[in-house]
Amino acid sequence: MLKCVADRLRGCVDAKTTVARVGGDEFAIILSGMPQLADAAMLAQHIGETLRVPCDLLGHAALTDTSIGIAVAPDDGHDPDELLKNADLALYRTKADGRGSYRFFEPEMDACIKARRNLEYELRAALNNGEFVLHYQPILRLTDNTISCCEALGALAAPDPRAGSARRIHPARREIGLIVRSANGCCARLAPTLHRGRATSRSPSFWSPIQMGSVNLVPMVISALASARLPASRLDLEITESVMMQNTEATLAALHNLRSLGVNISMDDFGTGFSALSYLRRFPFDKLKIDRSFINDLEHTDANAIVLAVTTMAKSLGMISTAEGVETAEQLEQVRKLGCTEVQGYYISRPQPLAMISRVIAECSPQSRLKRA
Ligand code: G
Ligand code: MN
Repeated sequence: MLKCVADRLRGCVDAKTTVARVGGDEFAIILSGMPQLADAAMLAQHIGETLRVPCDLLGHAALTDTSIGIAVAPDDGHDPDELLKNADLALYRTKADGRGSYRFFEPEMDACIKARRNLEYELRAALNNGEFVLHYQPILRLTDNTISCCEALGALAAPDPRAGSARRIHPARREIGLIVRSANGCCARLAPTLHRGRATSRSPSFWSPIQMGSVNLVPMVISALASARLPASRLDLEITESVMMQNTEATLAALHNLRSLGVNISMDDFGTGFSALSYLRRFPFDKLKIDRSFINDLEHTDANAIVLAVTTMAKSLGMISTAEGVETAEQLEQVRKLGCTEVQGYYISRPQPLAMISRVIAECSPQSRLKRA
């Protein structure tokens, strides 16, 4: 495959141009002789098209997918190291934007990576100092108006200028693997609650978003469940569409492994990102969580129609549909009418420390719900 790609890359440029493999599946091309930006863009386009044709590997058609980052001297760097580093940053951005394309380096990319690195560093420090705690947000099941499960979310314990909102720390946390450790802690800490007579089919299960890139994920989940003595069916793990898009085969394998253990798998933020419906055929999710941007816009007919379409589809596929971000009684009634089977949001409860959760669960018993309505 590498030889096939190398040959094609050489075919894309003239004999004087340097083409190198810089490691793994990464190649670099040095365009010298004062090319224009448009030349680099045209070459990137051409390479993308050339590599889209499958390679013939002993009769197997192997598909490749190319992402390209471009840095231009002298603006983006005066020496090879800096140019390569900046081309790399542009490459990351291309991949983050959904691969298969090219991007020119922009100085903000550097600033963005630095800010992200700082945030990661601070989060790690917070974790080590025990400032990082878990909050739990109950989710209401509409068929019987009881709390069916709680989502575990990371939060910084002390009010801290570094903290920002939970929302702000969320994506970074998701990507640096802290989640797996949180999920571990979550299972361990919740086990006593779960064993205190709540282990009926109606009692809540607990879930947390996960980082699929973590190679150890499946064994970590197994050991966390074992040490918490939590049946796998009581754990829901949620992934986002962007996770499905990145290294799909590995992701699917991990998901199937988790599923065969009995863990429930949900798709978070459904309807944002690329929403490829083919994902729903590649993996039988237990739950689709409809992104809160649609719930926010329910007074618009388009958002309304989309929510109805998703709940109808989820129902036919035997999946639970959860409306996220429900903040008002009106929204609750609307999503109920539109066929959502579960709701989550500030109207039911904000994410809260574990100690507060049993009260919310009691408050959300069918009787007190009726009173409130
Ligand atoms: O993208 P995701 O669904 O994982 O977002 C989780 C975030 O949404 C958390 O920070 C959580 O506090 C927040 N959240 C939960 N319920 C609501 C709600 O009803 N309204 C708003 N604005 N945010 C919510
Ligand atoms: Mn969510």
